[in-house]
Amino acid sequence: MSLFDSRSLLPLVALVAACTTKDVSKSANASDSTHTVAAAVPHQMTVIATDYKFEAPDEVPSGMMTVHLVDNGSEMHHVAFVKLNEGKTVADIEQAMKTQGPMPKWAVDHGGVNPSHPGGGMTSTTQTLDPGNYALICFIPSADGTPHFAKGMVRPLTVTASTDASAPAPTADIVMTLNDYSFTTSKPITAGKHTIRIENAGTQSHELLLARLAPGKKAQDVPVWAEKPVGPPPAEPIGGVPAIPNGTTAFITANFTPGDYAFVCFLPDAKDGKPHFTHGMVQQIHVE
Ligand SMILES: [Cu+2]
Repeated sequence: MSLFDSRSLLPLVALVAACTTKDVSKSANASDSTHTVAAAVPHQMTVIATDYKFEAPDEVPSGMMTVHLVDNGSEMHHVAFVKLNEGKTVADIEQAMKTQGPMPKWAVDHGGVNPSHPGGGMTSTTQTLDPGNYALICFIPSADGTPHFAKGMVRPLTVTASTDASAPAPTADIVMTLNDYSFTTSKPITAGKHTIRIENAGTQSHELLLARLAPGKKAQDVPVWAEKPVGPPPAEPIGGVPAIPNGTTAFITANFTPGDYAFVCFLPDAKDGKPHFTHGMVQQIHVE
């Protein structure tokens, strides 16, 4: 998919979102008039990942934002949003990431979009963006072990205070709770399209990588392959949200065909530095 093609998808995506929001608002609140409903649609932005660069807007408005990630590269990419407080810049975080260990206190996890498949896949997340400076970062390593941010996948984003009415949160039919160290859904996930509200109720940041397992593969095969991506992948990534802190939420919409799926958190533990999947944050579900 060319850059031009992927951008031309946007009006369609926005239109679908507008229709969905309008219908939901109508049933939820009879007093909504057409023009106030039209204003209350999440903002949209698209991030295009290639090997090894992000293309994205420099500046977006604050409020409810749907972020679309298109992977036009040959490797798997995600986009993690990290809010830079205390006047820190992308240069500061690039410097900080040169040393191993936890991120500095002024760098706050702020969600983003987890991967789709390379070669044109698209995944989306809806979340609230507060005004401020952010870094868009890909933490995924290449087969040589070098994380993509060290190859150029870091980009600044400025979120400016919006004067528009903020759109309401999407209506979710399933709630997924992230904890230290588990994934729990409010009900079993069935075949079809679902909007999932992801809540972090743990003490640490957590992420969700959602992946559809290849026949005969197990959820545990996913982190094994991700650490050493050699040979065919055991699963197809279909999105999710990178690190979100305790007490925060993000929304994803995914279409589940019958089969087996994995939920994985790759974040390093605050106490022992080991990835959270080694503490139990790798789970398999079957969808009928
Ligand atoms: Cu975690």
